[in-house]
Amino acid sequence: MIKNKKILIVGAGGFIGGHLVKRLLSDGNTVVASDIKPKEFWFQDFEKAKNFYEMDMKDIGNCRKVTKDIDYVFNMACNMGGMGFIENNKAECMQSVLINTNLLIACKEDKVEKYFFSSSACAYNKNKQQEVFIDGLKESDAYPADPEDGYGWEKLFSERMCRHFMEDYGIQVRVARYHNIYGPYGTYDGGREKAPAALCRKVLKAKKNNENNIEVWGDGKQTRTFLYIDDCVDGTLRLFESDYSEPVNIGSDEQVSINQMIEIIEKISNIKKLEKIYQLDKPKGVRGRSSNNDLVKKVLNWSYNIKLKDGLKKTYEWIDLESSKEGSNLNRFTKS
Ligand code: GDC
Repeated sequence: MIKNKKILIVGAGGFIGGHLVKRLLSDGNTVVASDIKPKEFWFQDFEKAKNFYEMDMKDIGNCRKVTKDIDYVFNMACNMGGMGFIENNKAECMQSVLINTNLLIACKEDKVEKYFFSSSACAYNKNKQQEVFIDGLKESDAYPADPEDGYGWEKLFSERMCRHFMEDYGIQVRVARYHNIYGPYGTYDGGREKAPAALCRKVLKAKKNNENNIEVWGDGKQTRTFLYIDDCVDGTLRLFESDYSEPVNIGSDEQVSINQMIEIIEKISNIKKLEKIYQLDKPKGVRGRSSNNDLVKKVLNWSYNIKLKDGLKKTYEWIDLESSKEGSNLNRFTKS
């Protein structure tokens, strides 16, 4: 367990970053938390964090302000979202390369011991994801490089930058390829939401309004593996403490189609089967994606814990509560 360290978390106002701050604080560390969003829009609030910064880390001057006397840095910051966002904002997504680059330079100057980069399954070669049911993607499947356009190229390039900072300057790096992380405090509306939260929201709305159908992007047969946020934080910390410096999948191996996930959410909701209106012109991404977890089991002796149906239940209940709060402002979860 990481304890008594001074840790900088960049992207602390976001979904995974917020959960990580909470965990590292409760484990007894000093946390410096930074995000580009004004504090009022951070997904979670941390009174115990030592310092908060509302800063754009694309600016190297800002990076230099926060890396002094820091032991560890977690870079959880990027301009991102589900398919609806990354397919339509490629230039925005690629600019996150400035965050990783400038942060690494500042870490090198300030002799930060260890650096974590949050990469993505979008770094994998698209051609290996063209069938509905594919074997899980192994870490070596990122090459030859042909990742998701925009967002995926930025992730793959930044992974390599981490590697070369380690080789050339000696900074220890750890890199996780996340496979569609979901859970409470994630975006569920406004355009950046990923499928688990979007579909929970849609089923909830159908239930509340007595509607008998929902809109689904694509034909619903596309597949993914989804990972619950608590498992993501556990896997991330396990990786961070390990000796392994190459990119590793952090994902589950419960591959489901979008139609199967909707069925699970319908059961949670206790609603009768909804008619699906398939929107074939909406962003669909790759046809089939799942995480091969052989390497993570071997090098970290780690596997995910929370089954999709249990994680979706917690997510559904949180969205239900959040969206029904008096004066609930859905935009709170959508500002970048
Ligand atoms: O958005 P996402 O979860 O991203 O979409 C998964 C699949 O669900 C897509 O095929 C999409 O068309 C379908 N889908 C059906 N209905 C809906 O209402 C909906 N909303 C959304 N969002 N999708 C719907 C993600 C990236 C992330 C991250 C992860 C890593 O790609 O968007 O930024 O990097 O991958 O695994 P997904 O899984 O394609």
